[in-house]
Formats: sequence, structure tokens, C-alpha cells
Amino acid sequence: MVKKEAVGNKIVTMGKSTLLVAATLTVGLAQAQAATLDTVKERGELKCGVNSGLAGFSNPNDKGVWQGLDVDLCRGVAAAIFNDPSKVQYIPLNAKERLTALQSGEIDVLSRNTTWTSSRDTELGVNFTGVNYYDGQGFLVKKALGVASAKDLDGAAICIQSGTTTELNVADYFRKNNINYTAVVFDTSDQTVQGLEAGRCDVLTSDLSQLYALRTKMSDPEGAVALPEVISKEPLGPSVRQGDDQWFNIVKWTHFAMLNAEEMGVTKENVDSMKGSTNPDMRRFLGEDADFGKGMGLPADWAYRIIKQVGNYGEIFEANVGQSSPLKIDRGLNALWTDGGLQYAPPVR
Ligand SMILES: N[C@@H](CCC(=O)N[C@@H](CS)C(=O)NCC(=O)O)C(=O)O
Repeated sequence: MVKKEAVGNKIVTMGKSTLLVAATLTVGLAQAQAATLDTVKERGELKCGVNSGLAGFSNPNDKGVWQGLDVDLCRGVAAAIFNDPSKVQYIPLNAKERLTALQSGEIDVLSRNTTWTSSRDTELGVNFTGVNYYDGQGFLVKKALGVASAKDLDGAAICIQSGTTTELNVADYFRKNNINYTAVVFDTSDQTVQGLEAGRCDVLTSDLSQLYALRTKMSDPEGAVALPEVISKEPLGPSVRQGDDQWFNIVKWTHFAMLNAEEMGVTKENVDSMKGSTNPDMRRFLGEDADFGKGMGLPADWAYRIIKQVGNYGEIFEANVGQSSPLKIDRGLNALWTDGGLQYAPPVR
């Protein structure tokens, strides 16, 4: 089912557009072979594919400025390259079009609540660079339904969005547990929320992080509750086109720099004073005594730029989705490994 999305689907089902997709793919591959970093520098900005509006992850604020955890990844890459996190053009994409946009060269990086799966990683010409949010799929029901467990959902109508991992997970879960359901499939997440509110379905299923975000859009958020079951692994992360290892490294190490900074206690506020540190790890990280940027075509202070302009992982987590945000999501699996979580970065050395 997952394979039905993106390019695979178009090649199988559409006559004329097959050629079009093949042509854009060729262009995309040619671009991937040219150094993306050079293209981005010449253009003067990075093209970042994001969710068109997912609170906490990527969402334009009332001034039209993009904000969120996924947005901050792109801001970090721009800070490393340009010393200016605003040098990013955001391209809003829905679930179905996101991977095609990366394949065709329309964007340089996809940073849009996308689950790292084997088929996406090996069949679609893209590479995932890491996991910036460990998630899992859950269910949101109206409290009035009086359901306490997903196992009680026999016969339920379920609102789902097409082009996502969600569709297959829910089919597997209900089959495994011998429960019947009716899928009510929509193209956008807003439609799934409206579907739940209008009674088109009894339950909405999606990544848990999205349930938190979508609940804030409901007219009565308190009237909806997430069920305790988490039915899948959804490691969400950025991806790039295959064929350009330098670019792959830049995006991968932007995330790792944010994690290492949190682990070392380097923040947006204290990073300047840390430059005077005598700790060899700190001096290496900030590019004081060593140059770990050159292998990526970046300046020696690439990591300093990211932290100074955007922040460490803990800072961007708290501001966008954590306790300082309306979502108030706990760190959970996204705590650093030193705090019992899964977030772990190789060292800068
Ligand atoms: N992580 C899952 C789901 C990602 C996803 O696209 N979720 C939907 C459901 S809430 C979404 O973000 N929709 C917003 C949109 O398409 O505009 C995946 O990679 O397939």
C-alpha cells in the first residue's frame, strides 16, 4: 500500500504523465549529481519541503514566518551554509506529493513529518538523514463515544489521510486483532479533523504528534481524547536525494550538531562564552582548534553558527512542541540517550 504513493503510483496508473515523471526524474538525478551545496549557494537560499501547516512542526505564524521543529532543521542547514537561518524558501507539500518533489529536484531537502521506512529509503531514490522525532501511530476519539481502548473500536469508521504510512498500519492492526472497521480516506489532515468533528468517522488515526497538533484545531479540543495504544514505529526525519553524499552529510550533521550541543550543555545563549572553554571537545565542536567543516564544504564554525542562530535540539524541541508550546509534548523517546531517551549523535571529532 505504501508503494502506491509518489512516483510508483504515477508510473503504473497514468499514461501521459509517465513520460513527464520520467523526465523530471532524469532532471532530478542530474541535479543530484551536481553538488547541491553549490546550487544552493548560487541560488542564495535553500529549498525546504515542509508540511503546509502542522502546529509545532511546520506552520507559518500570523506574520507568515515559518516555524516548527522541521522548519528549524532547514534553518540550521541555512545557518551552517550562509550564517543566516532566514535563507530558506519553504515549499508546502501534502503527503502524496512530498517524495516526488524531492525526487524531481523541486526541493533540496524534505523536512516534513515523514516516516523512515525501508521502501522509501531504498526504492524512491531518497536517503533519510536521521530521526528528528521518534513517533508512533495513535487514535483520537470523541470522549462522548465512551471508548477506552482501540480494541473496543469494532465496527468503527476511521478517518485517515491518503499517501501516509497510517493507512497500512491501521489495516494491519485491525486485521491482527480481528476487528472490523471502515476507512474514511481524505487527502488532507484538515479534512480528517473536519470528518471527526462532523461525525463522518468515530475516530481519527495518525502519528501521535499530529494528533496533539490536530486536536488544537478542533472547536472543542477537550472533547477529544487519545487512546493508550501506540500501534507502530514512526521514526520521522529529513531526507535528501540519493547521489550527493556531501549534501547528505550536511543535513545529517546539522541534526547531530544540535544533539551534541544539548549533550554538552551548549545553548543559543551561552555558545559565545563556550568559545573560551578549555574543554577539548568543546573547542573542536565550535571550530576553535580544528576544522570539521571542510569535509562538508562548510566553514570551521559550522556548528557554532547552527547553535547561535537556531539552538540546540532541546531548545528547539521545547520551543516548538514541548512545554513552552501549546502542544506540551514530553520528551519521552526524544530525550537524549543520557536521559534515557533515543536521541544519540556520533561525536564531532
Ligand atoms: N509519518 C507518516 C504520516 C505523515 C503525514 O503526512 N501525516 C498527515 C496526516 S495528519 C499530514 O501531515 N497531513 C498534512 C497534509 O497533508 O497537509 C508518513 O510519513 O506517512
